[in-house]
Amino acid sequence: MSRSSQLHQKLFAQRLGTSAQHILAKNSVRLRGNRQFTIPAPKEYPYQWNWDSGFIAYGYAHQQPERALVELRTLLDGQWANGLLPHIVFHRASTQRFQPYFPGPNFWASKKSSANAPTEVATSGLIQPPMITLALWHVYASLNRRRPTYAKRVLREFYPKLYLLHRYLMTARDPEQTGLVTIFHPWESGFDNSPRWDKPLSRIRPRNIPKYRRRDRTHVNPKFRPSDKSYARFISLALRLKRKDYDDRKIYPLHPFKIKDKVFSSISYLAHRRLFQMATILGDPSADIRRWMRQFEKNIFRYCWNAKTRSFSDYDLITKRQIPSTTIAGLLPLMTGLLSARRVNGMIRALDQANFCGQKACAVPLAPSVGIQQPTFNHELYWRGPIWVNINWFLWRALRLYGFDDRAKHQADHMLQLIHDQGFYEYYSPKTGAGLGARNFSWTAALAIDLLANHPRDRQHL
Ligand code: 2M8
Repeated sequence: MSRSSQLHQKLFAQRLGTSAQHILAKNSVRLRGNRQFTIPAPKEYPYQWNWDSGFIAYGYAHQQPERALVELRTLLDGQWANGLLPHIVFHRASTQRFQPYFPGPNFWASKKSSANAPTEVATSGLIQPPMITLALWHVYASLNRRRPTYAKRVLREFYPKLYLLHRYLMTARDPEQTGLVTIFHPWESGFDNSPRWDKPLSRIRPRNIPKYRRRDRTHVNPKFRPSDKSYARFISLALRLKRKDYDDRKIYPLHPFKIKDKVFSSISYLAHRRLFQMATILGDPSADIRRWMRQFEKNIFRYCWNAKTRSFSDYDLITKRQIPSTTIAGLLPLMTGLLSARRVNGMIRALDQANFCGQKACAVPLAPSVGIQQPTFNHELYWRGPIWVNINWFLWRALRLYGFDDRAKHQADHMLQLIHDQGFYEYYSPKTGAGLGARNFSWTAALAIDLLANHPRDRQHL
């Protein structure tokens, strides 16, 4: 590489890294008692979201590991006594500072509904994938290089809470003992409006829903957001959970939306592996964690592998069938590292097809959330087609894991270029490459920092 192109790349990385740090700093909210959290985006998402904070901590970890720890600590302030880590924590500073959000703290009524809910802070009654454990491990690893004694102290502080969370996921959300997590609501998956949930959602008949006003379409173009019909179903499902006091034992027998989510479960599996490493370092490797890992290793194939599509399906516990749907989520269990070379190669080939924006079929060769040849594909509708940075970051990790280094580098280059050209958006259109949804989106900024830091060409900078 010539010196001038090296210089160009260095400047590119510096500029992008600085802008990303700037966004995280601007989206950061200070609370009392040394707590801080980062809103996912100004206006649209004014509270603390669970898996967002996990991704965000990855970004902080490189230059501000202490800030990453504060982010995760502040999230854990919302943990319930039974281990549930809510998908939104409604810190009071946000309620006072930002415009109203729906469904907000009064809708969920966590404290009134469950004795397990924390008394100091209001939360939602749903969960999200445990990115927190992966993020904490990432912070630990970076601290451990310079301050091993302190790093171990950090593990000791976080481990009991993380263990409680994992135990919740593997008991209350897996009474079948499959090692796969059951979700009760599309919002628990993080892929809120994905066609993955169309079929099971079609069974939901919204009834007894008090009047509500949607707020999610105030700050972004309404045509990017879920339809009113889907929204009514989301609200109806959430109300059913509240009416059962968020008590999993009461919910489980009759709840109409019970799905073994292949992506949530894959993230949980990776998180169990990190939890197990933490437990080993602390001298207490619990037999439970090993059992959860073994169950997953067997059952992800038993329940979710689909030989016809040669990818993974979600499993509907009500119909006792896989949910047929071909979205990018079908390839994400790649990240577990459990697949045979034959399966990996088949899935990489699928990624290279026009359906997933290979063969120059899209404005950028990054994976869309839904294949562009699918009837449900919509290039700008939330989770139904756009390119998301977190999904492509998972794929980038998977490519590295299986040794596809050139491919991974190519993927990272395109992600960074897209973010550089368009700005830090919530998602991007595969058709036009334009940034869509909320602007100044925190996880896009945080994962850009992580990509830059891991990227060979920029290793020395971040
Ligand atoms: C989106 O979800 C919220 C509800 O939780 C929404 O639609 O209002 C999803 O993209 C989810 O994955 C994400 O955590 C959240 C905040 O970024 O926004």
